[in-house]
Amino acid sequence: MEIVFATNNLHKLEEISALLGKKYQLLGLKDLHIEEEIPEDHNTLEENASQKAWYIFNLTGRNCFADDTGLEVDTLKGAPGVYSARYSRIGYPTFPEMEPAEGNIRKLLLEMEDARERSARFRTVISLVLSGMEYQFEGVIEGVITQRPSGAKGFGYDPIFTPAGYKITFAEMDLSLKNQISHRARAVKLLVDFLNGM
Ligand code: ITT
Repeated sequence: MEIVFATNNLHKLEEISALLGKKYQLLGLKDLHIEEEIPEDHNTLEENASQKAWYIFNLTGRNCFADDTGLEVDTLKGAPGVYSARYSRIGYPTFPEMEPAEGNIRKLLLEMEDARERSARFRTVISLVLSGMEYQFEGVIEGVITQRPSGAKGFGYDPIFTPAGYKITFAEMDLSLKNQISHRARAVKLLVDFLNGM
């Protein structure tokens, strides 16, 4: 069964391909030659995931799913949250000269310079649009924000996030381990269980 994952992020495509198994052929937006920016202009992960999935369903008529992920830091009252991707481009300070991931990490560590309470979570919401019906799945992983970046694997905020029960960051972990325990893995497991149960 073909299913479209409404993302241009190759890291995510690779991660989810590994989780989905052989029953599904996963297509990314590049495979469909969709190069336009998909709107995601809401204030919650739920609304953004939904908006992206419906946008691609309406454009292509294909079954598809979209995700939105945020890093929620307790001492920052849930920020950067839904604004995680553009954190270093909004508010103060901004780091327009840096790669987004590098700027985001720099800004977050700066905002948390004096914070002793460093609990945080990654939260992923997936919207699946299947034959014109929508279903949502959520995955969460709790953890802490480290004092400094460590590790070169993964992407985004991985170098500064240590999941609860581990002593290494996501960026120091093998992808196969991250894929077993991550926020996205948990949301995808619910998605896959749902699809397999149909
Ligand atoms: P698409 O919208 O094209 O899918 P994106 O990179 O914008 O890709 P999200 O909106 O889902 O992805 O992610 C929001 C931010 O959170 C972005 O800065 C990501 O780098 C970061 N992020 C998402 N998943 C992550 C993960 O597993 N580890 C570390 N950072 C992650």
